[in-house]
Amino acid sequence: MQQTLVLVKPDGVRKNLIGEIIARFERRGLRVAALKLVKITKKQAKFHYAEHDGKPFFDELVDFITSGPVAAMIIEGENAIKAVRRLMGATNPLDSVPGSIRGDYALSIGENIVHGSDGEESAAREIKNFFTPEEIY
Ligand code: D4T
Repeated sequence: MQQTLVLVKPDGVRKNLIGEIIARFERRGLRVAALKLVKITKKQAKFHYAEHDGKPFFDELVDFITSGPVAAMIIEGENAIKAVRRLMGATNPLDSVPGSIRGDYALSIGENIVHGSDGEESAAREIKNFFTPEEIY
């Protein structure tokens, strides 16, 4: 059993896609173990995207993810990390297959609707950045 951190990013929230995205995970057989709507701080955003610090798109990335509320959730299930990444589609929506979340709802890499942890280590770090143990069911 794995847990992964998923964010419906500010563009996904603005497009009223929270329910649609959660439904895709649930229909696949994954479970929501924690869920909240939050406006993340710059500090939290920089920690979340620490691996991209120094890259040319870093400041834009932090500005975007803090531009409005995100729907933060922990998705749990067998091989949840890979299953969620596959449901999301490729990072660049132009490469995401139709039928994936990004392939259906996004066009730009800078506004790609959804985030999912890319491995067990990042999932553990990212979950701690958003949820206390008491908030996880
Ligand atoms: P996230 O982390 O948002 O789930 O996306 P990915 O895991 O699929 O992709 P990533 O970490 O490589 O990129 C993080 C975030 O940065 C944006 N981005 C990325 C960007 O604006 N320009 C770029 O050139 C790249 C590579 C998109 C997602």
